[in-house]
Amino acid sequence: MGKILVIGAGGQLGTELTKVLADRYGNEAIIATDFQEAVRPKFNYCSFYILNVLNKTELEAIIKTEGVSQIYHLAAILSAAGEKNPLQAWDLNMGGLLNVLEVSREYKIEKVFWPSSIAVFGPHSEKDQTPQNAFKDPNTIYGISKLAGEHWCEYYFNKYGVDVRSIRYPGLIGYKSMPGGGTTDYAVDIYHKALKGEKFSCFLNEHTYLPMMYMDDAINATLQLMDAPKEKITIRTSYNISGLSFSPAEIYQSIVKHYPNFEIKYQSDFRQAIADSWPNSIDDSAAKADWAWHPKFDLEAMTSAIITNLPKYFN
Ligand code: AKB
Repeated sequence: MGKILVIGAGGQLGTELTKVLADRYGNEAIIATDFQEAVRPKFNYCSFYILNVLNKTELEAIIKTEGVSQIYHLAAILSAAGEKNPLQAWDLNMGGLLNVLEVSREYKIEKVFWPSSIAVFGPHSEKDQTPQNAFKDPNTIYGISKLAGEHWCEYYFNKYGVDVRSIRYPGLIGYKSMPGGGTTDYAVDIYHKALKGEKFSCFLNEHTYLPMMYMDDAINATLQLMDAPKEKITIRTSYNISGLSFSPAEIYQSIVKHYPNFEIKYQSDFRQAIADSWPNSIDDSAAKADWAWHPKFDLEAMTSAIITNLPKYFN
């Protein structure tokens, strides 16, 4: 096997996934890349390059020099940040994916992972247990780019045989790294405020349900999908996966059991409309049937794990 290239390794998912891949395949097998120099110290255990994924020449140079055979392309501008600069979000999210798909075709990359999102669904999609093939009318530029990206992935698989695999992640919640620019970010911030003994101001209303997932489950899902035999992958757009569904009031209740003086107030902003357009919960029967996906963490287990471990990473 050649090396594994992670693009956008310094982000919330990349920080954790890159380390898990290094533990699995060896530090020397991993090439971490990010556009920000500031994240370099996170990757003192493997090779690290500065890479803007929109620069195809630089991307090709890394693939050739390092002998890359798998790519995890994680770089993206998320939902809330994308609404502040829609054209930039489109350029990065689409242009980056198209560069990755093209180099994967040209250099015969064995396997590619690209994350999609629950943001592909929109106000007219079924809200509860949203099916894999529900009607989709995303109304954020992030969601529009993810939906278009899913079809590009399927196209590259059908037309060129590029083995690109994808998951529609819900909001990801972990204690090792911070999210940035998402609508589900509140569910990470809330733990940090509880730990610091500060009152939490939530940018969503208390009863806003959203699909979420503990980071360990998200990483397991990703590895399971990438390990699955090719013939088991029946969906070449992107798989629905489901972990948890909760509202701000419910996550607050799970945290206040550990920090009885913790307080919350609700002050919704423009992110409320984004959250309201997304599903409450997701049907993931195709992922379960095709590659035996099963989440392990419920809300209470996730809260205990985060509260135990967060002080080791942030204080
Ligand atoms: C976001 O909130 O934009 C992301 C996502 C659900 O894809 N976390």
